[in-house]
Amino acid sequence: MSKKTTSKSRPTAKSVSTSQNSEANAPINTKLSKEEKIEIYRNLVRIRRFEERTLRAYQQGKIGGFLHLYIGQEAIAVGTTSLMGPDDHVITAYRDHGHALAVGMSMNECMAELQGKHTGCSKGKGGSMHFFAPDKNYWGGHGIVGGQTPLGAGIAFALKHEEKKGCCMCFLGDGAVNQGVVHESLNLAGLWELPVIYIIENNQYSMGTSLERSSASTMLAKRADSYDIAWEQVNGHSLYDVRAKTWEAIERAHNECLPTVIEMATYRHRGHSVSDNEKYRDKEETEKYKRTSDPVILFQDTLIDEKVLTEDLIKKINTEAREEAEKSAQFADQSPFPPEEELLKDVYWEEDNPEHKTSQGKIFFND
Ligand SMILES: Cc1ncc(C[n+]2csc(CCOP(=O)(O)OP(=O)(O)O)c2C)c(N)n1
Ligand SMILES: [Mg+2]
Repeated sequence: MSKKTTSKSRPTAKSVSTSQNSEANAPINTKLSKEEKIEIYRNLVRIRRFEERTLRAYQQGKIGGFLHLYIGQEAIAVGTTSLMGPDDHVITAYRDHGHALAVGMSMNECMAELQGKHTGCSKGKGGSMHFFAPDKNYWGGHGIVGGQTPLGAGIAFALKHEEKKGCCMCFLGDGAVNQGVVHESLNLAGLWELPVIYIIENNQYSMGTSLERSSASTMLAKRADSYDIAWEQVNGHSLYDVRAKTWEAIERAHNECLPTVIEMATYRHRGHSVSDNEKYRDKEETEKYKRTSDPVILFQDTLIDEKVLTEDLIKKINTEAREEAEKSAQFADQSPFPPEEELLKDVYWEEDNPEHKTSQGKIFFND
């Protein structure tokens, strides 16, 4: 059998730049207005302050189950989603609060969801790992490691089928890359030329296992070569770098209907979830990243240098974000839990639409 060929260009990887803001002069960044830059900064801060408040709510015993904080990785969610057009979609794993706020979900609906309240984005039945907002092209929030990757390919397939000029940005962790389903998804994305962008948020750990201990090859994006997919490695601490490289991938998806894999170097400042004692890494390592690579501080410093931000404005934005987070905690406190008769609703589509039910057997055990 001969190898599948395509007339479309398949760009090869470029070398990785680890320097801060090496893409500040990329056209997609230079065209940003002062107001747009402030808005991007505000979103970084809002995510940071929101998550700090969720941690307090967890410690107060108001959040059951897991809480996976995104602190340290914010430039990726904010940078990528700042580029979204009307037919661009997002799907991610369980570390999903940052992406949710970045696509425009409110703190209220997110905080309420964390506390299992009926006013939450998933009516209090999803929790931390299952934030959804279809009206904002945000498809979750998935707890099965790698489980979102075939869904991301499916969304891209639908876009192609409907001849829409859009893409699906599908986020995954460095740990997910070794899941079989990720490779099946990459294969189909390459084979069917799907407008999907797999964004690997390489924070160097999957739970307590370092990248070196889990992956035979630590150049994760390079695996895309096996599927004839263009790939990149990006400094994920830098808002401008994230935007520049993601934009290239979006253009490839929109104009050539081709996939891309982007590996973004990042670091989570907190444990895997809030109950993690972090024995697997040195405190000094974490402190170093906080000192040198905090994406919020890096972008803040950049905008101070550009004379876009002043100390007063920084203070104002931070105070407003803290107040917004505080109000969302009050909103969640005052919201009701879902009524008992609703507990089994919105779980399986066929149960809510029995006239269309085709599957056999029981879905719930206690019928
Ligand atoms: C299929 C599957 N296997 C194992 C788990 C347990 N688990 C939850 S998170 C996680 C680590 C994933 O790490 P990574 O993909 O790097 O994402 P990160 O937590 O760093 O964002 C594992 C193994 C799971 N949820 N699903
Ligand atoms: Mg990881």
